[in-house]
Amino acid sequence: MRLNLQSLSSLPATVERPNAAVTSAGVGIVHLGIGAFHRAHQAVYTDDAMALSGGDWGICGVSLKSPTVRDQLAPQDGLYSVRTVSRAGDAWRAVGAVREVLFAPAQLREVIARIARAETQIVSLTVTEKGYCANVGKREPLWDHPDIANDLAHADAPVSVLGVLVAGLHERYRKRGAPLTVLCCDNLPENGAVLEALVHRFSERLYPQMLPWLRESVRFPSAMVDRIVPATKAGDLDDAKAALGVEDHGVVRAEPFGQWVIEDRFAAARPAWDRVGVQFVADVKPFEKMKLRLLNGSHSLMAYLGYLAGYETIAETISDPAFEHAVRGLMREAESTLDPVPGTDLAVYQTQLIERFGNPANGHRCAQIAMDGSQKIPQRWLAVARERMAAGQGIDAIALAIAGWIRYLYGKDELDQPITIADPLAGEFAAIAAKYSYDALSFADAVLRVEAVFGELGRTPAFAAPVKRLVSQLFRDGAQATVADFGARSG
Ligand code: CS2
Repeated sequence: MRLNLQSLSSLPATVERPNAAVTSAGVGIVHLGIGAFHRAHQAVYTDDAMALSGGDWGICGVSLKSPTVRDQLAPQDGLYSVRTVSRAGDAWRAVGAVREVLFAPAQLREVIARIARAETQIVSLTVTEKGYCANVGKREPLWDHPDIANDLAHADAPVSVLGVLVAGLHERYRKRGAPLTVLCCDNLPENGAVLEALVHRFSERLYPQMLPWLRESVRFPSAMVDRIVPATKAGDLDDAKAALGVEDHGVVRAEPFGQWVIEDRFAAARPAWDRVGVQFVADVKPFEKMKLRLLNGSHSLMAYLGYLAGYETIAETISDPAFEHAVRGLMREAESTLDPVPGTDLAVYQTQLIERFGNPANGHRCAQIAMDGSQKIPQRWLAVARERMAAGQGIDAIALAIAGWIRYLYGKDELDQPITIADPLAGEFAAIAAKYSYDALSFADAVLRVEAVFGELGRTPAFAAPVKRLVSQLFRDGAQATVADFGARSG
């Protein structure tokens, strides 16, 4: 037996269930990138909002790269469970907000038609940083990226997220062009403005006649999203069966905490998210910066240095006092670059982060967060380094974090075992590692000269020198000793 609309009523009383307003809702949102994060975050808020206030805000979830989620959820009528894990134990709930799941490469016409339908009022996205195939700093698509090049040449058979989104927008424009909100939910600074620029740049090349409508009728609010959602583990499926009494192939696990702050700039209606804990604000920038630099910045530090020190998870890493000290050091450096965040005490926020990282039930693997560093590091660390250097302030903790990443990119751990580098620039890094395999300083120097990541910063001696020193130290003494030494030096 699978979890589906029929088996829903047989779930044990301990499992929270979607109400009928949710499971009978029409589709009002198309979501591109229906991974675990969306299912544990935006879909849960939407489920809550419909349960409370009704409305046709069902989600049509779209996968762009793999049919797995479609194949897991289609036989389950879109239903899946969220397992909330904490020291206090597990809580289970079935979520009904996802009313349909499509796999774009096989169902492109349907995806485009869903985006074009007037009943769709929001297209939201979680496709990860690299999914945008863009130079985020310059707000420009990577025109040479094979997916982007394909989509410019074959506008009717797009494979990239920009290509699919623009194809849907164009169809909507042709069909009387009802206003639409495009809501980016990825960890990029000013994510709405970035996506807006990318969509405009891409559309200029394919459908310049659509631009006035895009400017007039399509809004791209920015948003800060937060919930730690580790990859689903093999045991989760068995545990889901035990908790639900039926099989759930779409189960996701998540921490109890959640936050969603959205710029209040919608083109059309939206679910009653404001009634279920979502904050609507005039300016989301201070929230994004806080979260990217404090949470995600610390995550990446622990991912690389923790991994090298032999820790498997974030919870194990932060339970080592030397690592907690380094994380606090990084947070201090990041905090000095933040603007005041309305309604938020930054000291309390940081204490809460340390607690969240320490949640032993999460099982959030360092290797998962370590992926795609080249796409994450600029907004998590380098922005802080630039701003602090411009203000004449030190960058000790940021330099330690960057050195950890560079050492990790070497591709072999401290026991000489291979590390799988998952990154769009992995080929470039592997070539550098091969060329400078016996010379830590030249290796570090070559990585720092990767323009796409570091820009001019990598050639700035005040930045490069301390990073290179720490890379040497990491090769010589190992991550554990280097992090401990950082603590001794920084008091
Ligand atoms: C993590 C994020 O994988 C990563 O890079 O830092 O996915 C993080 O868990 C979320 O942003 C938390 O909201």
